[in-house]
Amino acid sequence: MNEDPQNAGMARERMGPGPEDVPRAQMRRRLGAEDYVRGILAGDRAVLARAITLVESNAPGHTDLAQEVVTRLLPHAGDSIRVGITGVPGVGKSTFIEAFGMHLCDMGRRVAVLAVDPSSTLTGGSILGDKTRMDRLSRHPNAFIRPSPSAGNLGGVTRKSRETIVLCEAFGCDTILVETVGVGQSETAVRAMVDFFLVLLLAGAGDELQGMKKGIIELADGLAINKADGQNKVAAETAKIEYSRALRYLGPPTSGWRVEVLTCSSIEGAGIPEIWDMVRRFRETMLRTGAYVERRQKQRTSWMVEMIEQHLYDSFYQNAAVQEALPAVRKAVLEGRLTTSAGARDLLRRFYETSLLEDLIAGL
Ligand SMILES: Nc1nc2c(ncn2[C@@H]2O[C@H](COP(=O)(O)OP(=O)(O)OP(=O)(O)O)[C@@H](O)[C@H]2O)c(=O)[nH]1
Ligand SMILES: [Mg+2]
Repeated sequence: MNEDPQNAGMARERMGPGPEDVPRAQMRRRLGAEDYVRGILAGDRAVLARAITLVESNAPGHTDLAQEVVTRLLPHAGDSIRVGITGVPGVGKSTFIEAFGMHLCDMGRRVAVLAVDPSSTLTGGSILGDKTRMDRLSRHPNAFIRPSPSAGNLGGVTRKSRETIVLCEAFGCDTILVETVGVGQSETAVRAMVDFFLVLLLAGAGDELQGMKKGIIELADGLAINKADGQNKVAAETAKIEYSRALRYLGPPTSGWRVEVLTCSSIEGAGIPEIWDMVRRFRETMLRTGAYVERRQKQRTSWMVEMIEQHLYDSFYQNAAVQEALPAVRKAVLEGRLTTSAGARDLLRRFYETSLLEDLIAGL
């Protein structure tokens, strides 16, 4: 978070060679943990990209190597601000990230842009679409843009994103921007991996605090009414006042911080510096109170618990004996022929009786 011009100058240097600079033979060579670690710490973009691919891989054999790389880089990670950005489709997230990211890069900050979109096989094009929408940013030497990992269950996608954050920080990125699609669970998942959660909104988009939106707004450390330009400007200011008023009835998601509502135009650039200023003040305040460190500690431990639960859940439901017996047991419980507790115990017994210890361990 150092913004003094001296350091900014250093950071403004190109972040290592681009993929085009790396000889083909080197691209194809298999890298070991040491190569990954050294390459990333030396600021080699091509190695960073390959390490992320490794972390994202579901292939057996890749997990151990990926874990070794991430573990060795952990001591070099963490010194950053992580900002999650959400909002309904079309609110302007990608356009905002382009403007916001350019503002930060021009200040000398080094920015990584990641996306969490567990539905990306369905929406398909958004991955490529984003890179072209972030045209200027993707060419900025201080920026690193990574499209969303190949779709899978939300747990898998968030693990990949969290580990990718570690890699990007060790590489030297001091600002991590995580875009998420405005649907359901991915918001909560991103909230759990960032320091500051920004919700983008539109003016006059109906009953502002209704339904799902309210749930998302409750997670926000800051709100920004986007597209505050042209004829929309006045409506955006009105929406700002309305949201500010409505927020008084919600508890802040981060104690010691009062949620702010701002307006911006991602196309014209108005309000973008103010949003960065809000994030910067948030970080300073939270570092002072200790809430910043505490949030990250909590995130790490709850992440571990989540991973354990996910693993146990998968092992149980992927067990052949459980799968075979489940429909009949469920039917018996449904029809009242078997108590719920007897049904659960029956399935658990089948799971334990048929699980081989080595298979369970191999699944880790
Ligand atoms: N007038 C105006 N238009 C904007 C602004 N920001 C984005 N737009 C436009 O809104 C449309 C959607 O922008 P995107 O950045 O693709 O929105 P998104 O939230 O990333 O959309 P998804 O990735 O599909 O969820 C585009 O046509 C943008 O040009 C703004 O500040 N002002
Ligand atoms: Mg987008």
